[in-house]
Amino acid sequence: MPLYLGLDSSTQGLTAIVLDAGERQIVFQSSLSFDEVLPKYGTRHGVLPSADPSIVVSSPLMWADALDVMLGRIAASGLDLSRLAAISGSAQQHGSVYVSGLAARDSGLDLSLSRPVSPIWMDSSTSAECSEIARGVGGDEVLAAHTGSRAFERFTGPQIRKFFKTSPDHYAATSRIHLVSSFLASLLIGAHAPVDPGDASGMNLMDLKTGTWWQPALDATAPDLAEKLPAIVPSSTIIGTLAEYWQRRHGLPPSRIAAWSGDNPCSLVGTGLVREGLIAISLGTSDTIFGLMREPRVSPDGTGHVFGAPTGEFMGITVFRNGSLARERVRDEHGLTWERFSRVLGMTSPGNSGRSMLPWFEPEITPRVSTPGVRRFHLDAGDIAGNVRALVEAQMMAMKLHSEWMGVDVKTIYATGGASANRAILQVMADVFDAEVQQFAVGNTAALGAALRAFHADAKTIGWNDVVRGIAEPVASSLVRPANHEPYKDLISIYAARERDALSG
Ligand code: XUL
Repeated sequence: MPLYLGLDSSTQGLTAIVLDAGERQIVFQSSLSFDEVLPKYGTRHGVLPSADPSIVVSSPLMWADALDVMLGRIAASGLDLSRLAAISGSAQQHGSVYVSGLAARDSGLDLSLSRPVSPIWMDSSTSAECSEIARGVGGDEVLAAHTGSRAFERFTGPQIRKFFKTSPDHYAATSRIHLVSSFLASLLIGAHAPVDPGDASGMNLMDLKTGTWWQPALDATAPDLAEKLPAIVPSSTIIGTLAEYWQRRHGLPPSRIAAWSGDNPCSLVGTGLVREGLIAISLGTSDTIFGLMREPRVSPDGTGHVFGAPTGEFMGITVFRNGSLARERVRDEHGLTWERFSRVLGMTSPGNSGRSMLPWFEPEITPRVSTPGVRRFHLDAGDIAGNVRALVEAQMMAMKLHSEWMGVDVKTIYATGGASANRAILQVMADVFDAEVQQFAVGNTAALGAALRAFHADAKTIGWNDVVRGIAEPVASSLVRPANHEPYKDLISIYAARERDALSG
């Protein structure tokens, strides 16, 4: 029976999952951290050092090197790779790679970049460009109605505009602007790869309803942009075969390559959310809350986004930047291990006896906060237990508050991402949302989603429900039930008022 490989190039590392479609089993899993395995690039948490917290870039060559390391691991895995039918991938969304040349040669891939670094989703330095693009198309509401989102700093369109304004010559020398997903897919096929609607909808450039580039947004962004952008193809498209270079280098077969997508659209599949009414929360470098939408319903207050879903439908999503790194900050500030962090969280009670915080350790995406700064209420900075609970409660309340626009009556939440292994955090999630929470056996549902997308693209006649059945399902015994929602009924309005006050200065 065929094997399918899913890769996930995230902010901090690269993960691979190989799925045996017949047995519905994961037969190989491996992860690497960019900082640890490729220290020569000098990244910290996967990003290059920057004196300005609003500028966040990473290295596309590091992502390419990581792909090589991971394909080597797969080649050495002992799996019968002649069965490897198709490969797909997932990547952190919004990041852009500026390519001036790409060609496959016998000796390897010839790649030249017109910009050595890639701005990524954590960058918040393009407020001026956001305003210019919104103004250019007739306002943020018009932009959101067409592309699914108002202008956001990290979205690729505003980033491209900033590059064009600050480095017009390098912009002119760019022949193709890739997303991280289509860049890595290009390396696999040895030619420029297309993007899928899931990742293209994170650019402020695609018309959601037609799945094509929206010319007014292109015109408002940068000149000659249409000729620099990849084609957009349905998510389940086979875009080529593994380039001979990789076959020779690692002894891999000529597997079919399916279009790559963004990590959130891939996680939608990897958590089995192929029907409407269910919600997943991913606790990763970014925290995200998302669910499938049959028809695009744009967030009226401009908070969230509508992206394309791999099923050809849509997904609603709200994104928070202060996710894992904020949890790590509190853990490290108080010298805790994760085990102790959980224990301390379990020992405090819902509502935290009135102690709370606005957890903006880094600039925040939702709500938009450009200048970071944690605000504490009735909370001493040295109070370990108080800070741990205040952070997790704040993250969960912000998620509840800013996902209401999706209009889902949340009864069950599927939890994924690294921190979803922490049941004390999931208890706070269940209590704040007054919903049951279920965990997944696979930590990286984006990589699993990519493998399942490869399966769907290869075996097109299988419906999505059958693709995810028995594999992208939560572990039944993992259920966390809400135990104490009462205190949050009032606290959420207090939290919302504090957010409003802080934002209005
Ligand atoms: C989505 C977003 C993040 C990145 C992180 O809009 O900005 O979730 O995709 O990988």
